[in-house]
Order: sequence, then C-alpha cells, then structure tokens
Amino acid sequence: MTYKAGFVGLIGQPNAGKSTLLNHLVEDKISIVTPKPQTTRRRVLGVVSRDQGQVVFVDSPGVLRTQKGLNAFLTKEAEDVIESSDALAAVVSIDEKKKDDVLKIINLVKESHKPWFVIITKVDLSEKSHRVEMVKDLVRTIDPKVKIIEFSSEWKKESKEIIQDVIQTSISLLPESKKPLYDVELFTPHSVRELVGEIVREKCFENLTKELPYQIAVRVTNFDESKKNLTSIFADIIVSKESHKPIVIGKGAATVKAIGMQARKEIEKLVGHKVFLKLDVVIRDNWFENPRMMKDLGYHNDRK
Ligand SMILES: Nc1nc2c(ncn2[C@@H]2O[C@H](COP(=O)(O)OP(=O)(O)OP(=O)(O)O)[C@@H](O)[C@H]2O)c(=O)[nH]1
Ligand SMILES: [Mg+2]
Repeated sequence: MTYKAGFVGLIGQPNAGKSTLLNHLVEDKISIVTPKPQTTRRRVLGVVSRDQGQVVFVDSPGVLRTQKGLNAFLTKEAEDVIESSDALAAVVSIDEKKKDDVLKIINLVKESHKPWFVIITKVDLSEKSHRVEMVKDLVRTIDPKVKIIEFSSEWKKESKEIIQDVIQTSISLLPESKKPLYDVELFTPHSVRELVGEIVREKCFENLTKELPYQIAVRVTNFDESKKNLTSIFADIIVSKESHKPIVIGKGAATVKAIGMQARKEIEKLVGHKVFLKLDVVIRDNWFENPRMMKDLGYHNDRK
C-alpha cells in the first residue's frame, strides 16, 4: 500500500460552509463558524490521519470581489491556499444565489491545474433542494467527470459516511509520501492560544451587528497555564473607532460580559478545566486599512 500525505484546500464563496465542513472532518471545533459571511480570516489547518494517508485540510477565507485593506489580505490568503495545496475541494452551497458565483469557484479551482473535486453543502435546505441538481449540472459544464459529494452538517447519521468519502477522495488525490506531515495524534497544529483568540472573535460576531464584527480583531495578550487546573487569559478586543467602544462594552458592560461568558464556556471545553478570561476593549483607529497594524495583528500574507 502506498502512503499518501498532503494539503487539501477548501475553496469557496464566503458563507459556503467551509469551516463547518472542516470541523466535521476533524470531529472537533477548530475553525469558527457564524451565520455572517467573511468569518474566517486566516487559514485554519485540520489534520485527519488514516492508515492509507494523512490529509491536512486547509480552511480558507471566502473568495471576495473587493481588494482593499483587510479584504485584500483575505483574497491573498485564499489565493495562497490554492497555490500551496496539493489538491483542492471546491465548496459550493446550494444557498448560493448566483450561477456566476458557483462557476467562479469551479473555474478558479480547475484553473489551478491541481487534482480537485466538488463538495455541495447545505443540501438539507429543503426549500432549495432543487438547486442540488442545478449546481451539479453547472459543475458538469466545466468538467463532466469530476467527483461531486453532497454534504449537510445537519444530517447526523449519513454525515459519517459522507465525511469518510471526503477523506478517502482527498487521500486518493494526494502525492505519495514516506511519512505523515504532522504527528498522527494531532487534529490541528494551531496552538490553544490561537484558537482562543478566534473563539473570542466568534463571540464578537455573534453579539454585535452591522459593520462592527468586520472591524474587530482579537489579540491574546497573556496566556498563563502555570496553575494546574486554571488557565488565565487576558485578551484585547480591538475596535476601529472610538464610537465602537461603548457599543462593544454595552449598557452596564452587558455586551462585553456576554462575549466573555460565552467565550469562557467554550474555552473551558477546549482546555478541559476552569478558565479565567479578562477582556479589554482597545481602539486602534482604522486598523483594518493600515498594513502595519494589520501585520501586527497577524493579518499579513508574507509570514509563510
Ligand atoms: N443548514 C445548513 N447550514 C449550514 C451548513 N453548513 C454550514 N451552515 C451554516 O452556514 C453558515 C456559514 O457557515 P461557515 O462554516 O461559517 O461558512 P464559511 O464558508 O466558513 O464562511 P466564511 O468563513 O465567511 O467564508 C453558518 O451559519 C453555518 O451554521 C449545512 O450543511 N446546512
Ligand atoms: Mg469560514
């Protein structure tokens, strides 16, 4: 048996369900998910190890039209994932309104000249079920033979088999390798500290509206695991203008308290014991348009 290993990039429109799919693939929550588009900013790696091979799935930001500030970073990050992956999965939701947006993803993936397949997501949305065949037909206009897998995060029983199909299909497309790329016990190479920052950002998305979540970054300033059953975490919620600060804090600090409480509960599940979490709201004027501040917050493409 030849052992295979490599990277499979998940490429799709914002909100297609890429991060949800990644979490199902690794059977753990490593990538944040919200109902809002443009949730994922930096690539997230999920490792799946089997006897026949190891797939490193790479969740990426949704492919965007605009190219300014933070959006330019997101676009470049998705391009980098396409370029650096060994194979690609085009992730297309039946929720996608425009045919052109589906075609854009399929063409983008095909034009990479890497082995690829298609995952159609959200197939449980019954009022849109007629679109499953529509999307398949669209894909087949570009490649009549490409493998298409239908996925729903809502199907509990069927989802296990579908996930195995995604993993086996991915392995079959990967190059031969003498050994795995990561420790086979690992499901993500990201540190708990990194995951914590993302969890706080997810709770900001859930508790805030309009442009606010898009103009927020989170920086973990102190992560102390020196006590046996208590991790102490200090993090800054970085807003882009003065007027956003009182909104994030909320009346009687209700909003920031809700963000903190929800994040703490989830972090406690992740680390398996009690967590002390202290959040501060900090203003960095228009950080999302400033390359230096973006870089400082980890949003720069030249790091890899
Ligand atoms: N009904 C249904 N909803 C889904 C499914 N997969 C994802 N969702 C929902 O779709 C929304 C977007 O999911 P994400 O996984 O964050 O999508 P994404 O492609 O990572 O989005 P970006 O990071 O913004 O590019 C969330 O509200 C998910 O709960 C699915 O199979 N069925
Ligand atoms: Mg995502």
